[in-house]
Amino acid sequence: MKLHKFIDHVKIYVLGGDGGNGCTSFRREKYVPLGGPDGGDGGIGGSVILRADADSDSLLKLYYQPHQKAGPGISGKGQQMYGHNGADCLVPVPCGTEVWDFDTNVLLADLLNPGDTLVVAKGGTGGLGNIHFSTSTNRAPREHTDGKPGEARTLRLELKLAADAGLVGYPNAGKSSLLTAISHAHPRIAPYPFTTINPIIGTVIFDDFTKIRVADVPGIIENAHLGIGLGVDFLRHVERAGVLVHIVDMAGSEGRDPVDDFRKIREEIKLYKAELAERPFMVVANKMDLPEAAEHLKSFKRKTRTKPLKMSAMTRDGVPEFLAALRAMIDQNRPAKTYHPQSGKSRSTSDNPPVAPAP
Ligand SMILES: Nc1nc2c(ncn2[C@@H]2O[C@H](COP(=O)(O)OP(=O)(O)OP(=O)(O)O)[C@@H](O)[C@H]2O)c(=O)[nH]1
Ligand SMILES: [Mg+2]
Repeated sequence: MKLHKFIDHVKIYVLGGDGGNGCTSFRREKYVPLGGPDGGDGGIGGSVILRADADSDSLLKLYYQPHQKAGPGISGKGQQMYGHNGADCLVPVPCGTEVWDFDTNVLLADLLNPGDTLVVAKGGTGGLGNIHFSTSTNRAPREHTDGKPGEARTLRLELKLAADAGLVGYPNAGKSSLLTAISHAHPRIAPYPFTTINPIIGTVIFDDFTKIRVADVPGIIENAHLGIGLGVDFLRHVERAGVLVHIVDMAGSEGRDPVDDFRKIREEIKLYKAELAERPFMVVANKMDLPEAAEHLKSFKRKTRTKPLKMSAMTRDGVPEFLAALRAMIDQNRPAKTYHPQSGKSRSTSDNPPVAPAP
């Protein structure tokens, strides 16, 4: 199996192209005496543009190529020749990429939907050729202006995967098994903890072609907020999800107590971000095919005062009921800012005032 490094935050340097210089030149042609100024303008420098791309799922490319530079404008020439504009540098980023100004720590934009674009470094304007400087008293101007340098910026890109629901739970609870059962995603499944080391998104397609995106994130353990296990950093990928799904190994297969597991996960989520802990959630009692599960479920209901959905990701019993409940819950709790596969809008950092102060 080919392992790809999953990169979800990266620091990049963007540089707009310099504008081309204007030109000082005079028309020289047989039988045309005193032809006058004919130096053209320089071209505008290219801009660096970030564009949300549905086919990209990691910031890996930018991790290896953090310097992104647009092409310079070409200088003007005689015979009123204007320089070409510099080529833009179009940088594809995954949908759900937040763009932060590294120096001011201000959120510039959230490129959520495919086609959303943001101009992050504008190219410099081109200089003026001497044709612009002739006046009634100065018919042979020898002045032109130089192009302006392109904008330079340092940015921090943070990827928060766009999903409607996020699966959370202890390692080995069966999150990846459930994602495999409901979507065409192929996360690795194995009976050892932390099989999943990168978040994975699966798309569930219903009979009426409605789609919901479900994120499977690595397992969380006690004190994950202190960096134990794989930590809690990847919880950023369920931050956009309107609904959290707690997958509990109700059989307590590794001698663990399901009630304890559930409480610890709730606590870790709260310590990561209190706001995430207030998100609507459902509890799924997985591994109900194992004999111990039924007994555990009774005490789980009593102690946690929740109503878990019974399921076995392995035998797939209860999966259709889970999907129906999940869909209803997502519809009820759709956040204002959601992923729309078709939309795409364009903006520039200067058109767009900062969205929010940094946390
Ligand atoms: N008996 C039974 N076993 C299950 C069920 N669901 C998952 N398993 C098994 O539990 C083990 C762990 O499953 P995964 O789906 O990899 O668990 P996970 O929650 O993704 O684990 P991490 O990726 O390590 O966090 C695998 O051996 C699965 O075959 C179930 O409903 N019943
Ligand atoms: Mg897994």
